Parts: sequence; C-alpha cells; structure tokens
Amino acid sequence: MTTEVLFIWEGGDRDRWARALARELGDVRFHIYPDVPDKAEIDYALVWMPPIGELQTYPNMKGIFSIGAGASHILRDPDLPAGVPVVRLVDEISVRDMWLYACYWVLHYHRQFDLYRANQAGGIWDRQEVLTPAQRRVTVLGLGAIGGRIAQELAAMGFDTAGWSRSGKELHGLRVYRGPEGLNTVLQRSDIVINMLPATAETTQLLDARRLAELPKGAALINMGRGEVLEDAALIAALDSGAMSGATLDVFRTEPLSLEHPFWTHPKINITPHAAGPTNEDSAPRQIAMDILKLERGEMPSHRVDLERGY
Ligand code: NDP
Ligand code: OXD
Repeated sequence: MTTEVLFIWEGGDRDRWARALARELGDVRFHIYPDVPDKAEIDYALVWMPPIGELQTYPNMKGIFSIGAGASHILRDPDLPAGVPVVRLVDEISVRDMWLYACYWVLHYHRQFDLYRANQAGGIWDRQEVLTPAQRRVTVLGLGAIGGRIAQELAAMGFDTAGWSRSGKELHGLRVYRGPEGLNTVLQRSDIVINMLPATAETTQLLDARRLAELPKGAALINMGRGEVLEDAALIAALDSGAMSGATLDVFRTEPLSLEHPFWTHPKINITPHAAGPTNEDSAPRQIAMDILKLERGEMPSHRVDLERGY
C-alpha cells in the first residue's frame, strides 16, 4: 500500500526526507506543498508553519507531524481537522544540541564573558572574581523533554539549579516550583534564567516587566523556548536600566527577526537564528516513520500533542 505524505516546509532537504521515509515505510508518494494533485489522497502531513486553514482541506488525513519539538506553529491554526492527532518530535540528538547550547551560554554568563568582551572594546584589564558553580543560581522554566534534561545536566555540573513547570513534577537533583507564586519565588533566586517553555495561551508574555522585575540585579536570560513567552520591550527596558546584565535569544515572536527590531543592535543581546537545536534530518524522518507505523497499527504515537494544554 502506498503512503501518501504531504510535506510543508520551506527549509530542509526534501529529497533526503523522501528517501528516509521510503526506507522505513516502503512505498511512499511524497507531495511537496502546494503541489498536491488530489488532497483526498493524503494520509499524513509533515509540517513546519503550515498556512492557516490548509490542514483542514485534506479529508482523509490520519496524522499531522511537527517537523520540530514545538507544535505552536501548528496549533496557531484555529481550524485544525477534528480528531486528527498532532504529533511532535522528541529527538535525542536535538535534545543534546539544546543542552549543549544552554551549557555554552550558562558558562558565558557564569564566567562574565559579556563583560570581558565589553571591557576589551575599552582596553580595560579587569579580572572578575570567579564564583564556583554552586554559587551560581540557574533556573530552567519548563522541565519537559528538553528543559528537564538541561536542568539535570546543569545540576550535575554543580550549578545551584532549580526548575519551574506546570505540574511541578519532581526531578532528581532539582528544586522544582510550580504556579504563579512559585514562578515569582524561583525568579527571585535566578542569576541565570533559561526559558524552555512552549508558546501557549498561558505562557504568552509570561516574562513581562513585572516578572523580570523579580530577578536579582544583574541576572541574565537565555530564551530557547519561544519568543512569545517574552515581552520584548520589557527585556530591553531591564537591560537598559542595568536591572539585567544580558540576554541570549534564539527564538522570536516573528521569525526571521525583522531587520528593524531593536534586539539586533542591542549591546547586551546575543542573537542566534532559531539554531539552538535544529531538527536532525536523519533521525527525525525515522522517528516520524515509526509513529506513522504505530498509527497504522492503531497504536498511540510517541509524543501526541495535547490540544487543550497547547503542548
Ligand atoms: P515538553 O512539552 O516536553 O515540555 C514543556 C514543559 O513546559 C513541561 O515541563 C511543562 O510542564 C512546561 N509548561 C508548559 N506550560 C506551562 C505553564 N503554563 N506553566 C508552567 N510550565 C509549563 O517540551 P520540550 O521540552 O520538548 O520543548 C519545549 C519547547 O522548546 C518546545 O515547545 C519549543 O517551543 C522549544 N524548542 C526550541 C528549539 C530551538 O531550537 N530553539 C528546539 C526545540 C524545542 P509539565 O511538565 O508540568 O507538563
Ligand atoms: C522547535 C524546533 O520546535 O526547532 O523550535 O524543533
């Protein structure tokens, strides 16, 4: 039987995806959006940022797969086909890339490399005291597949690590907080905050001026979750006033980040272009193919998105 797959992604190596799926599933017909002769034939969609309203136009669709760990780019569509599972990626390779990215920037702020860079511009030779990792309070917001791993790795490195999540589920070696009061409490003890939250109705603008004001003076932010979680103007105000010392941003409300956005030129902001943990084009198609086989057998896919919760 032929599996008819719709592919909606501007990026990526399409031939590689088609070949990888065929290796796992056998007979696959790969349709690259918008070139789909008969929408009724499509069984599964692999998507990144599908046009709003598009996915409901495939009457026999059996599953929608995010070409990424997040699913907010799919869930922003209010007209998703009812009852069709939305599945996201949890790929060990990307999880490790995310953790390595977090580690790099935590060390950057821990050892004050931003300050040395700024001092270099003025020829200033001024060695700072080096704190031990145990003296550095790091917090991870969102303790899922990626955030949980980042927090546990940082704790294993000796950082004074805490986390915050919706459920507040325990993770070995971490102090875990939950709820609005828990968020304020955890922010108050955070020299470095890593945002690993998905974009949902509840998390949008969570890190606003009021929340950023809870941070101790000189705190730094690493945003690897979603741009929607951060109030952009509040971050700039906190950096400009000296309340915060720096920020590293990988994700943005609108991507690519518009050339006019003040983040680009801010001296205390480091920008990477949603590059912290890119989808691995070898392992991701394999994982999606395994989930397609599960759905064909009537089993649950590995990481079905809860449409009510939004992640
Ligand atoms: P998971 O779904 O596994 O984890 C999400 C975490 O966020 C959970 O711990 C969840 O809490 C918590 N959370 C969700 N909503 C709330 C809330 N309202 N209040 C408190 N906690 C909340 O996701 P992943 O760890 O796999 O990925 C997280 C996000 O990272 C993705 O959704 C994506 O946006 C982003 N990402 C970014 C990448 C990049 O390259 N920059 C690459 C990959 C992912 P609980 O445990 O209680 O459910
Ligand atoms: C994401 C990803 O969801 O890159 O951001 O996987």
